[in-house]
Formats: sequence, structure tokens, C-alpha cells
Amino acid sequence: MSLTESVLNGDPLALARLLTQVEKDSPEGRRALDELFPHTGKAHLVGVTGAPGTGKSSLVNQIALQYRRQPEPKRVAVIAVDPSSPFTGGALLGDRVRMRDLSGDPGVFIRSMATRGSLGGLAQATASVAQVFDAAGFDVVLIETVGAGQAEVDIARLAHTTLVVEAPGFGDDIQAIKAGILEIADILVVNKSDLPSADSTERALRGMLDLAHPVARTFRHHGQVMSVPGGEPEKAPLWIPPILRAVATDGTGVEALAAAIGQHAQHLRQSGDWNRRERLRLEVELEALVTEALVGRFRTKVSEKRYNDVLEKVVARSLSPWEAVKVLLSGR
Ligand SMILES: Nc1nc2c(ncn2[C@@H]2O[C@H](COP(=O)(O)OP(=O)(O)O)[C@@H](O)[C@H]2O)c(=O)[nH]1
Ligand SMILES: [Mg+2]
Repeated sequence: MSLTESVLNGDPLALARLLTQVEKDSPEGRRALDELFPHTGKAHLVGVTGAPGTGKSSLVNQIALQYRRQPEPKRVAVIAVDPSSPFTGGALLGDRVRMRDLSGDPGVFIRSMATRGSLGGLAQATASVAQVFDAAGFDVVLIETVGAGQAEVDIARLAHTTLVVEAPGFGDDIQAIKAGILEIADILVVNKSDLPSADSTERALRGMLDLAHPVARTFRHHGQVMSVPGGEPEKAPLWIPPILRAVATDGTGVEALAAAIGQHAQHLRQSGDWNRRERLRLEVELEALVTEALVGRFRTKVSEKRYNDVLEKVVARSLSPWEAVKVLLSGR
């Protein structure tokens, strides 16, 4: 039996092996992704993002437990993306310890990832890993990212539903505003609401949300805000991101959170946004792959020395960057 077949049959060891190949971007991994692709498109991808220490890992752990406790338990995959930790393969000891409640449950699979060197980088690797889980029949894929930079925003954009986690005790600023991730939030979570200052965190968040109240559902694409066409307002009601409180350390509020995640999925399907997001996501992914392939081809044609010679001319202002591109691409 091929590795792909074993994964489709639910073999966890084959899954672990395949994920390693996919993360390495090996020929075997690529072949498997091709074979698995027709089996994807079913899982609900849920991004969980926010500043370090807000309680994302604890929350992901609780959400996964919540799904496992349901009358019809969902199969849950967790992808913990941690670019800050290239040496440990991305897994922080703390994460491992907190995830222990879930270990031994065959309905849960946890994968940590760190930075990858290639141009496609972490966002692409995460997308590929999510596809493997999707094909392997996981109902929900929870993707934890640190909401700090563009890469994280790209990863969050992969998700159907994005949770932005805030917590009191991070100063007066709402971290997500700084990182520009509030606009991608479908659900806002005030975690650590056992702390007394949770009230003011929630108030600040609500103020921000009222200001930013979306007039129309918009997506960011190529850095531009695009209105999504179609869907009359009465047929496709706006989703107004709810603000939910949680205490990830004891699970308070997590049932309501899981319910809101489910409601968002339902909203996406009813409004047609599910298919639109899916299409946009695949379009962005295809574009990234084309770019990676073209740059790769370019690098095999233009030597390092030639590239540096042209660069030197640009630095010396004897050649403009636009002219330089023409020169490099023409092979002259
Ligand atoms: N008081 C309190 N502490 C929490 C809560 N959730 C997480 N923590 C603690 O906050 C710290 C960071 O949590 P972690 O899940 O690693 O946050 P992450 O960096 O966002 O993944 C840990 O010490 C947690 O035990 C909560 O709801 N209340
Ligand atoms: Mg974490």
C-alpha cells in the first residue's frame, strides 16, 4: 500500500511520516499532495491568532477537548506554527505539556512547525500540512499562529474562520490592532477573563469593533481591500464578529466558543462566502506557487555573479531597478 493510501485509511504513523515529507517539501511529499488533493475541501480550517502569552495554545487545547466531548466527536488536527523556534521543530515544551490532555486520543493529531527556508515559506508549508489533515478526514483543523507579522496574517487568511485572542495585562493597547489582525477576526476572544482587568479589555475591543464595523464583507487581496461581489444583503446577512470571554485554564466559555465557530461555518455556507473564500484561498496559493516556480527557474538561469554585477550597477545608480529586471530577464 502506498503512503497516500495508508493516510487515507487513517494510519497515524503513515500520517506522521507523510507530514514530515510534506514539511521537507520532498519529491515524495509533493507526489502525495497531488494524490491527496482530490480528497480535500471538507475540513473546517480554524485559525487562532494573537500575541504571545494571550493563551492561544491553552485555548486550542480546550477547543479540541470540547470537540472530542461532543455526542458525535469531531476528529481534530492542531497545527502549532511557531517561527520563533527553529531548533526544536517549533514545539515549545509548554505547548507539549498543555497538550497532554489530548495525547493518546486517536481522534486528535498535533503537529508543530517552524520556519522553512524556501521562498514559499511557512504559509505554504502550513497550507500543505492542513491539506494533508483535510484529506486524512479530520473535521476541524485548528491552526495556532503568533499574530505578529505578515506571515502570520497570511496563515490566518488560510482559515475559514479566524479567532483573534486578546487577554488583559498587555498594556492598554489592543495587540491585534498593532499587528493589523483585527480586521481578519471572525470571532474575538477575551481570554484570561478570570483576571479583573478583563472588563476593560473587552470594552476596548468593543469600541474598536464598533469603529471598524464593516459595511460590506471585504477581503484583502494583493494588499488591496476587495469587495466580494454577489449576494444580496437580505440573503447574505453580515457576520458581525462576536466578542466571547474565556478562561482557557479551566475551560470556561469554551463550549460557547465552539458553538460560535460552528455558527460561523454555517454562516459561511449559507451566504456563499465559504465557496468564495475557498476560491480566493486556492487562487492565492496558486499564485504563490507560480511565483516560487518562476523565481526558481530564474535562479537556475542567472548566475549569482551576474546577479550581483547587475545589483552593483543599481547600487551605483547607473542602472535603474526596472532596467535591471529587463537585463536579467533578457539574459543579456
Ligand atoms: N489566568 C489565566 N491564565 C491563563 C489563561 N489561559 C492561559 N493562561 C496562562 O497564560 C500563559 C500563556 O498561555 P499559552 O497558552 O502558552 O499562550 P500562547 O503563547 O498564546 O499560546 C500560560 O502560563 C497559561 O497557563 C486564562 O484563561 N487565565
Ligand atoms: Mg502557544
